[in-house]
Amino acid sequence: MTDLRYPLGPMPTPPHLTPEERAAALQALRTLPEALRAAVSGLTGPQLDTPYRPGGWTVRQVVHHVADSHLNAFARVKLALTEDNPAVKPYEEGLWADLPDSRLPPEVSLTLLDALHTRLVAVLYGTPLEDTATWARPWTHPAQGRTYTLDTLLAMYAWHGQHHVAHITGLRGREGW
Ligand code: NI
Repeated sequence: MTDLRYPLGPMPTPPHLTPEERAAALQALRTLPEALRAAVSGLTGPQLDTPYRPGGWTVRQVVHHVADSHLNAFARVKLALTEDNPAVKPYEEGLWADLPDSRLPPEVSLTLLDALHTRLVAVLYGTPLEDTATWARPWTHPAQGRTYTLDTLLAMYAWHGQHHVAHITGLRGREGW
């Protein structure tokens, strides 16, 4: 039985990546906006308002959540690159997904993600793949009391976008959409 919540398995949090793994993760971030746009292409309003799994977010909420999350990712990357072991700001993703902007058309967040990922990828590509010291720059998650690295951020958010695309493509596959 597949876990509908984690179609790609749990979020990876590796402390360090190889240059090849960094290249693959950067490619995943670069292509995420188009992959998410393709995942929702042609869906009707009622389909967009269908939970991707029983009790889960709707497809519409999933799209807006990716934008919520990756706005935070962009801030976390820039904090990690510019401050000494910054504490990042956790946020209540479930409550964010219930705010009124999560009822907007998905295209609003798809457009936001186009621009956001252009900048996110540009800042990450600014660090050479072999620059181990920069990819090891630390940041701390205060709620977890754990310190991670820039590599961890790259791995987490490359996975995160694909994870939510898989929620939508999985639903479409099961529903025959
Ligand atoms: Ni998420």
